[in-house]
Amino acid sequence: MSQVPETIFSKIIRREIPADIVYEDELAIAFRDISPQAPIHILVIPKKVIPRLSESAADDQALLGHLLKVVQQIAAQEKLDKGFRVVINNGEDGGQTVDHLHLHLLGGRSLGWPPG
Ligand code: DGP
Repeated sequence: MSQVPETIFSKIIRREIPADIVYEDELAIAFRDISPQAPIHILVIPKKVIPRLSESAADDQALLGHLLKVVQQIAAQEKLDKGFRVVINNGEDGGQTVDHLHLHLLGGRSLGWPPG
């Protein structure tokens, strides 16, 4: 099997570089985005390195569902009662800059639509 290249997010998982971690379980970890685009901007990532959603495998289905349930839990933890947005940037046109699947949880202000 070919090796999946690691990113800075693997270093965060291994605590090799600091991050403001708000949630962790055996499958996922969540931390505040270094460049927040909203008062609450948290990245939820799988510990397994999946470069992007479009490269996820059939047997990642439960893990992908788990990530959404983690978002739900953190949104409640962060008291985002008025709403929030979940974004997955995929690939170049999607604006993805880190090749480790991540869900952006954005909230704490009214968010515009459509995105840029
Ligand atoms: P995307 O453009 O969807 O690939 O988003 C990548 C996000 O990752 C971007 O919003 C900035 C964030 N980010 C990049 N490097 C770091 C880091 O070292 N620490 C933290 N906390 N966030 C990072």
